Amino acid sequence: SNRQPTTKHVAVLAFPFGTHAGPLLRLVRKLSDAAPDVRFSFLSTPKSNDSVFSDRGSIGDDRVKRFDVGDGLPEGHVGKQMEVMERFLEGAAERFRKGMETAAREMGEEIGCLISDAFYWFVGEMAEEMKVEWVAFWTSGPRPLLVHLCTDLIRERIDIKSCESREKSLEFLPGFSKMRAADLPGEVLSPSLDSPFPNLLHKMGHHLPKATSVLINSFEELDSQIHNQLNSTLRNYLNIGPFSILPLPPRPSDDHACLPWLDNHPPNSVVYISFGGFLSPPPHELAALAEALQEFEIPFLWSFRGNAEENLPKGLLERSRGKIVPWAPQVQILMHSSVGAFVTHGGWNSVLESVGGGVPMIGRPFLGDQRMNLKTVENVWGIGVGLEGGVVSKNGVLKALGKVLGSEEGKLMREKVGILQGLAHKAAESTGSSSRNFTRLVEIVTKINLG
Ligand code: U2F
Repeated sequence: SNRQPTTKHVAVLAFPFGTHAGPLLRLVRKLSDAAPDVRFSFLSTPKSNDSVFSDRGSIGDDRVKRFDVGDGLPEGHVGKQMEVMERFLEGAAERFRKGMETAAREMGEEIGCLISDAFYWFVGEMAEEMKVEWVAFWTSGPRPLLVHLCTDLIRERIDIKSCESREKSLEFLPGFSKMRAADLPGEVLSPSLDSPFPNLLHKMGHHLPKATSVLINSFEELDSQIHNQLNSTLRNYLNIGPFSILPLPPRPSDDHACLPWLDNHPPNSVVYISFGGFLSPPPHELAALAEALQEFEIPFLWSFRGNAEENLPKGLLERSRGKIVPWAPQVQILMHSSVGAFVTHGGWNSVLESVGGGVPMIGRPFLGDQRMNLKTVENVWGIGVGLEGGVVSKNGVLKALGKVLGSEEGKLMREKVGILQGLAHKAAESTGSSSRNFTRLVEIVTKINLG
């Protein structure tokens, strides 16, 4: 039998932007509950750690401890998101290496396993040097993951320099006949694979097949054709979601009383709006959306990034039946029976939470994986619609709302998302596929055979 020593100390390397570090920490806490003898060191930037550890003391606890690594910026520097990300990535491997040395020293225990955001292909090389396992967590959906693994093939088939080729079908990839090149994450067709972010994702595609395990917040039954392909390419490809159903603590607070407000509305009567953790459409789109909501006379709950008073038409709230809040308990909102549609940017967490709540979507994608996520929602699963022209216009929103909330097609969408919702709940049950996969993950990380 296998007599490897069991793991005592795991280092976790988080990506400190977007909704990446939060889900990773929640996963690590669940792992820690399942393996109470193992110590976890959670490494991220001070800002990211401040935000994800805010719920339970800022240093973490004895079993999941926070370690800060530098963000690579000069003191007090304020930059655009992309610039800040690129500067962080420069030298990130070295900063994580130092952070791990500190963690091993302070915890008094050598690191026996590395868990990282899947973006960090270089952790594969570190794990090899350290002779430990590498477990990579991919925070988006299965389709974007697959296209990053197939980037070289796609670039052989699609002429990246020609505009017309963006209209070309991706039918040469099994399961992608309903998608076009334009639906790919921009990085896949980037003019230069040397620029930082496209480079990161391209290298990730090359390194992930070497990982001991690749984790995804999804469930196997959601997209089985794609699942099978990933399963045959990656080692221990484990679907361990949806996190929103499992549920992974903590329960978010409802500081702005969204849930009681929803209680006062009949089933499927409210539209919920959120463009994720950091994005906001340009002012003219915000105004168009506001006008459409008012004209449709639909109650809405809007989780608004930025200053709503400055950016929305004056008097909107008096003229319409809406509630605008700076942050909302989204998972609970999407599970609430009064919510009938979700206007979303197509961030993976949002899409999966909408599936978990059985809510059809209206999509306005911005970047990265969002277009592909929303095309899957619309063309593969049939549980939502896009907006005409891909951006918000008053008429586009009116049409989409009419379709989702007032047509036979909308009814069908609700039925279909209800079926997926059922499968999601089944996967998350104690005997379901995601729970089985989680047990397997605990075995991989601890090297204890749970039988
Ligand atoms: C990046 O994600 P985003 O932060 O833009 O968006 P989501 O993946 O949809 O995650 C947003 C999360 O924040 C929660 C919400 C989701 O779990 O429930 N939330 C909330 O609780 N309350 C609010 O008022 C608003 C949001 C990136 F931009 C995407 O393209 C990627 O798909 C994603 C995952 O890699 O990361």
